[in-house]
Amino acid sequence: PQPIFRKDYRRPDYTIDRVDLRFELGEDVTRVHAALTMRRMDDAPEGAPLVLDGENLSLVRVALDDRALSPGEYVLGPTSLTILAPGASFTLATLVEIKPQDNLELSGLYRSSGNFCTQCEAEGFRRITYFLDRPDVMARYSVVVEADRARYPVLLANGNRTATGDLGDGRHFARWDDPFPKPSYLFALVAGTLSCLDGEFVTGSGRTVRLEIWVEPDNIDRCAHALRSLQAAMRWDEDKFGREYDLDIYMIVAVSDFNMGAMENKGLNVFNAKYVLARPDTATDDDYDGIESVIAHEYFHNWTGNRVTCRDWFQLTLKEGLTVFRDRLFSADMGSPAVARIGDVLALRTNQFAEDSGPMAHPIRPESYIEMNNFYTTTVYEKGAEVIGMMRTLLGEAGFRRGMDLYFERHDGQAVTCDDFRAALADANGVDLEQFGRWYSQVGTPVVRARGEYDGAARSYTLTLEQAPPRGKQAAEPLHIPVAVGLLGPEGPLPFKLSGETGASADTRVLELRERSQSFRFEDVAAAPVASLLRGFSAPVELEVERSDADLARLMAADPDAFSRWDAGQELGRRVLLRLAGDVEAGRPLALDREFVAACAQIVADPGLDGSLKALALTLPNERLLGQHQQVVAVDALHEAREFAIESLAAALREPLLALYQSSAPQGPYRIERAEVDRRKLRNLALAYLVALGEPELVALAVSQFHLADNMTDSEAALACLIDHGGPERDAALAEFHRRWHKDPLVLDKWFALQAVSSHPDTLERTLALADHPDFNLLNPNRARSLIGAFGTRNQHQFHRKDGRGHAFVADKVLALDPHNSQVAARLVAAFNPWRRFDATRQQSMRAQLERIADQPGLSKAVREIVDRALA
Ligand code: HT7
Ligand code: ZN
Repeated sequence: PQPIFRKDYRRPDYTIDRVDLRFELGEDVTRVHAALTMRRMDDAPEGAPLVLDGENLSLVRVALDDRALSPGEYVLGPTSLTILAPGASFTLATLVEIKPQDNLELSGLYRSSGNFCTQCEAEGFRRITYFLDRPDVMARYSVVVEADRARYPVLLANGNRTATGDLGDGRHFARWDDPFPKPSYLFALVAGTLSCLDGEFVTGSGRTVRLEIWVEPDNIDRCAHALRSLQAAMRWDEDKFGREYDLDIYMIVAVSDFNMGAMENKGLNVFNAKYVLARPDTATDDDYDGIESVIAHEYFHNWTGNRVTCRDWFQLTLKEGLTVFRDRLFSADMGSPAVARIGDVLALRTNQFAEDSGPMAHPIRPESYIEMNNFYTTTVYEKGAEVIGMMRTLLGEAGFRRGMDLYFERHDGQAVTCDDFRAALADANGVDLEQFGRWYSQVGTPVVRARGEYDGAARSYTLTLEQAPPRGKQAAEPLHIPVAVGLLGPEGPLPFKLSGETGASADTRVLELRERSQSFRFEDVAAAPVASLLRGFSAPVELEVERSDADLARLMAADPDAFSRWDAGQELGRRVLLRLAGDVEAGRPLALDREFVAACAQIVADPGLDGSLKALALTLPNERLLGQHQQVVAVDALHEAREFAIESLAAALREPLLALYQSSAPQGPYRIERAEVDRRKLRNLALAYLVALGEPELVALAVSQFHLADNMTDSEAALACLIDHGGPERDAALAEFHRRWHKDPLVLDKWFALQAVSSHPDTLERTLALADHPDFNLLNPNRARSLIGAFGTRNQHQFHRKDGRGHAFVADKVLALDPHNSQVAARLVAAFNPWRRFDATRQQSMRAQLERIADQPGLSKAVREIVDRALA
């Protein structure tokens, strides 16, 4: 397959103004009637052929302005239907047959739990009917859905329902009209047996919008949180961005078979059930947060994505980076901003920094792709959101809002580019964001080096910042980087003034680094400071700065910026663990750094930190993060070092942790409130440390919590501890959990995932066995991710076992899944991407698996693209 390049973008020769669809849904065959009202674009040549996209369609009939075309008048290719010179304006009618029941790719029209549903982003609509399946073709849709009434009582599509009726023979229909022009990727249809939780939202202008959450009937008692989240998101978008919802109805449908998290189809979102369904006994606190943020994300797309959409798929970050940024602001407002920021940065460093330094590295606006689905990446989404966040930091909250308002005013109803967005922000504020634009085209994680010098006599501090190209990448042009800085003295935060600045001294300043090297002079600095750099993680860069362990300990104890306080602790923890790993490799005796233990003890005792922040501060950097800081990832030594550190910390802090565990027992039934979430977070972290000691009375705490918990957060946390501990307690708890939840797919996914990510040494063998468990189903994306995905990406030590069995196992599953669902197979095979970072034996093992996959005849283009890039 040939790559598609951004530079080759051309406007289409034809466009579609109106789409009339009629679906005859059937058990064996579904017939799709399409009438496309089309016109040639003004600048297109008269004789231009009309090339429509189509995949896996059986063409029955094609007619131009009501005249059936004979085979000589069109050309049918494997992925296209070409009409030679159709004219300046015309109606093209087609009838195709498709088989949704055989569609395991879950792209286009497919079946899940006996219901019909669709997924069209990025290029799924062409699997439903012949079309100009590209986002810059926006049309008004009218859709008639016909189906058996008994099996499919509920018939949904985008927009407003304008008619329903009986068709005889047990069949019925519904007609839906969407008044807003949209690209085909936002089309949706759902038909099935579903129940609905409804609610309403009164908009700022006084319109009442009906809200409907549709789920399989058994799940109707798990929708309340989703509905509340939706209402909160609608209110927030009005308050913070002045954006009101535009249709009379907003529907969300939860399905069990879904390739990603959710989809923002106009007025009819289709969701992975995981991001809708929650009840205290089935969903954890993190699941509740995940639902709130994904519901909000898809809702926010109504303006950033749907009303203003992307010109082409290279611009994906225009809607995704921006919408992730908006959902992060929302989550921060709903809960704790510091906890939210730490979670985001942790994920960015673990996943995006790794992607940036591997074979799939690409700018947030990629230059080329073979399979677009492979570019729904953490770079486009999370780094894209960081780039938006930097512009907000530079413009300020009010300036950013002005820019957003101008963006909507200029581009409502259009398909636009990242440059259009940046221009709106710049024009609204009268600033120049030209240099900033490099963030859209540069690849890799930039490095910022910092050096500080204090002049006691002049009471000044000079900070020199230097930007270097990402590791392993060629020199790049300097970026425009906001670096938020504060100073900390022996007694706490130190006020200062920047050179040339008048007025009062302040705590945090945003420095704008635009040159390769720049010095900033701080004045009125009363004592030798420790610089607190990149506060709030003001830019997605790797920071290199020479600081002693004592400096880090000072920041960890007293930095007023909660993010930087946590970050200093992580850096200190990382140093300690990397030194321990060195000791493991050199065969030296291991001992945990006493100052680090003392710093952790101080965190446990700190009355000013909430439970969630304490838990984050006391969680050691994960093995993947640690590996990123080694030349060659020392898989076994890192694991041994981290396990040793956990046990040593637990032994040193046994009494305070035990006291904390005992004093923070629940005082009543489960409540999803911030203070309660904080309490559970810290208590469950204390439990994990205590169980790591392996003492029977401490293991018994987990056994008892597992049995007594009235909620999934505490139950899952206890089970995770017991799985890591092993022994009969593990077997009993796993059996009990399975007995209780085997009929509940989302909870059973947790049962698989917890076992796959365990640090217990027998995890590989158990994971292999779980793949043969009767409840394992590779074709269900959630189940495949819960076992294979979790094992391949979240268990560095076991996946990379030196004997190569972990590698062979994941490769087997990729090969087995690829012929059915290449999108998910491509995600799983990405576990091999970092293969060059390991020792020779492991490299050889992974390379052999990649080559085995590459040699597979008929490999999908999705998996082929990932494997070829990895081997290149
Ligand atoms: N815009 C959506 C991205 C998406 C997707 C969702 C489900 C299945 C396949 C998909 N391909 C692309 C989700 C979002 O980011 O909001
Ligand atoms: Zn999105």
